Amino acid sequence: MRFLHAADLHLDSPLRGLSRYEGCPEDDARTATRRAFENLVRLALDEAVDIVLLAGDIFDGDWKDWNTGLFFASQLSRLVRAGIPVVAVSGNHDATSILTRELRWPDAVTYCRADEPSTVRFEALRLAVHGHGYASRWEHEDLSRTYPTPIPGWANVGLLHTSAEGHPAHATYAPCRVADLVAKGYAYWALGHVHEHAVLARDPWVVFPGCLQGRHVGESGPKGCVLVTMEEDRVTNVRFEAVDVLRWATVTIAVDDCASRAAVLDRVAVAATEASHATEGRVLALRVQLKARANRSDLYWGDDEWWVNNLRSTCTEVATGPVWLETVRFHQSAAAPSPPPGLATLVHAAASIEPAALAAALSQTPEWARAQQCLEVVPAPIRQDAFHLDDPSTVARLVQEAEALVDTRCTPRPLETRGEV
Ligand SMILES: [Mn+2]
Repeated sequence: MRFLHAADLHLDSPLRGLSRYEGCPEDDARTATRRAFENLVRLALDEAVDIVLLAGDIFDGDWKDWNTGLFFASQLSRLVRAGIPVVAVSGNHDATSILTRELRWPDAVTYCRADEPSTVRFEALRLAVHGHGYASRWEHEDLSRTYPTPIPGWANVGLLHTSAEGHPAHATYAPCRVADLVAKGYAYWALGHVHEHAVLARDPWVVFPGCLQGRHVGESGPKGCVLVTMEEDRVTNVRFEAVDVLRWATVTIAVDDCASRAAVLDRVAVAATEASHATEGRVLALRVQLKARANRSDLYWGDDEWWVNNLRSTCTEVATGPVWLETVRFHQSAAAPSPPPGLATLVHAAASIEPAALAAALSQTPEWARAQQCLEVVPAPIRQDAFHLDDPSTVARLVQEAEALVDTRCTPRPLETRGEV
């Protein structure tokens, strides 16, 4: 027996963060949640699964008009015609109190009650699906506590919309402990609500399939459903299947060592090519983050229009499929503190000093006068050869010797002679 487990379809939810521009795949974005559900239905038909389970948030909220419901009904009909029943629960987004319009679903589609847990039995499959929908959005009770005990010898599956033990990106709804789900004695818990695919336990299985279609850059990576295989009352295989039609990704590019804007674009081109390949032909919605130190003002960060449009053009050029530049973020870290003026820095500074200017400056100092007095006692031949300090070339030679001397002193000694412990 095999079933598909999906959740968080959020049908007709708008995709966020995408702006219109020449060449953007606007239609793909508008209809992405519907196309993803069509893909799920096609997968169910191709794999000839025995049942489809939907764990809440099928709708993003109250339907704007009847078309959202009619679309869902038309896809359910495709499953029902193929003899594939559907069991669903509502979640916080499509709780009974939120939906003001009502359509009669095909007979083979069962929505679990929202006021108490109920069990849908499939005698031929010896499968029992236990579920409890949301009557209102704010469901703070641990609904799993009231789920019925498993039917002995049957395949028991719990269908529940829950934040489980919490997720930083998702509000708390119908919280429950994984240990309690495990202890219930079901073979598989088909959860919904958290939009990231996650396996919380494997014996028995407790699984979030993730949302069916990412809707903003926070929902990056492959999105889809889970194909579960059972033998009698045991789960023997759980496989994630991507059904999304538009894939979100972020590339982060460090530009500190880029010599020009063109070099930055080249680097983005490499990353965008990789991100595009990973989508396997889907539309790519790409966020580009450029990271620079404060001193890269030569790249003209402020010229947003230039950057956004050149990056759009670059991404379109290299992508293997349709691509959408979601947004460009410029991250400029605070200026790095300048290093303390160590000896090496001073030597470097000294090397750039004009010897004649240095000699002229030195001759004005009291130290210079004292040095001249000292030189009086040095024998004349030595004084003329080595200390002819009004000759710029002599000063230059002495500066060089000083540099070499300081370099030697600044070079760390080999480790073994340092006496470190
Ligand atoms: Mn939810």
